[in-house]
Amino acid sequence: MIRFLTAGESHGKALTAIIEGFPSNLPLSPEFINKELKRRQAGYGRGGRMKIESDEAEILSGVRFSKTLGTPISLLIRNRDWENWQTKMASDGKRPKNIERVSVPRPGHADLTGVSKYNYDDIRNSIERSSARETAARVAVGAVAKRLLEEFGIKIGGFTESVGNVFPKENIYEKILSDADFNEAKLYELIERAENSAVRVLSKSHEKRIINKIDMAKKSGDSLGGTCVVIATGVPLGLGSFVHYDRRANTAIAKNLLSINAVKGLEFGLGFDATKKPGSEFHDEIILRDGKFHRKTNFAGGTEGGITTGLPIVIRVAMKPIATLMKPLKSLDLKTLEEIDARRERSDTVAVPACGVVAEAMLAWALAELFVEKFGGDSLEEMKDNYKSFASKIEKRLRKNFK
Ligand code: EPS
Repeated sequence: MIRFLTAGESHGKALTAIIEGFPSNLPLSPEFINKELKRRQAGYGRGGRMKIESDEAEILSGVRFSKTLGTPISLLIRNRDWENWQTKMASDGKRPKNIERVSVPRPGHADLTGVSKYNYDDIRNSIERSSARETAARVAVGAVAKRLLEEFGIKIGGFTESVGNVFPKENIYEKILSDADFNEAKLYELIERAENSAVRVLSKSHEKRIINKIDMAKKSGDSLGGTCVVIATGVPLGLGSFVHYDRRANTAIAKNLLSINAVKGLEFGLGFDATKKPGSEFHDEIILRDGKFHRKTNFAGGTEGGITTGLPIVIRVAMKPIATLMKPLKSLDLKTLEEIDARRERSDTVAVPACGVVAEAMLAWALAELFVEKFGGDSLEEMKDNYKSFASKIEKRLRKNFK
């Protein structure tokens, strides 16, 4: 079993993460993690914070001479903005009198729910930990999971599909699902296009339409959400199980992806569009190709009966619009109960491109969970032996059983 926890307030000293249960001897460097952190910070439509931060992870434990020890891995990401918040976010001493007590909740953020649940006297206490700043720590954790999966030929990537309902002209998502031969090389090609785009989309014309939409939203003080697509190739058949609700591959994936701030929906494979097709047009027909089992399509998105099929995992993630609006919605001042404009504070207009990077991290984590559960082992070598003995024999065993 692997697990992780993160800690840290948005404007506190730092974010930290502890990862437990990873095998020993996995090559791991801060550079690998930092590349992912940099990707999360990019994206047209982000606010002023990303100009302040330059996220970098320090590995505090669990790694020696660039290889994991099998001991807890701890990571630290310093908040540069802490310098401006030291007094307001001090962990010791008494609260200074001149510090604002935030009392007007923003609809859509964890302001009213958090302050009510934790009996706070300042909405700032809710804002800090509920901020999507925490996803920096998750991307660092996800990078460690990505590193493990890479050892087994699993590649994870993705792109922005839409922002503010501006979709590409062609339904790329369905096209990917129609292609049972979608593989790492094809994923790389998509990643390259996305990484060259300011909003992580696949074409310049789509990028232009989205940037226009973001500029319009920003000008009118509004915010936008959108959808992103995450894909994992090279995932072997056999992760997860149908025997229990909590052992399904879909459960692990959904739990991790739905935990991302502002994510409101997921589609596995064709998802909601599957309901519009008859069974004869949806299910992925089984064929024999080059002596191996294969499928005609991947509409299921890489799982059947809670077990990975060996085809790519393909998921669409829906992110709601950012909750902080410069043209605020109505709210109440908790001090006076007067109707008043919701609080404004520095924020992003759009964070869908960043959400895609976080979604990759969480998909990587979910797959690492399933992988470690299936192939176990205290060292990477042991895990590789277990993996090989399963993967190389599946088809041979089946043939023998049904002779
Ligand atoms: C974020 C840091 C935050 C926001 C954003 C995500 O920085 P600050 O609050 O200091 O401006 O930019 O958080 C939200 C949009 C939110 O609603 O919580 C980050 O590091 O991703």
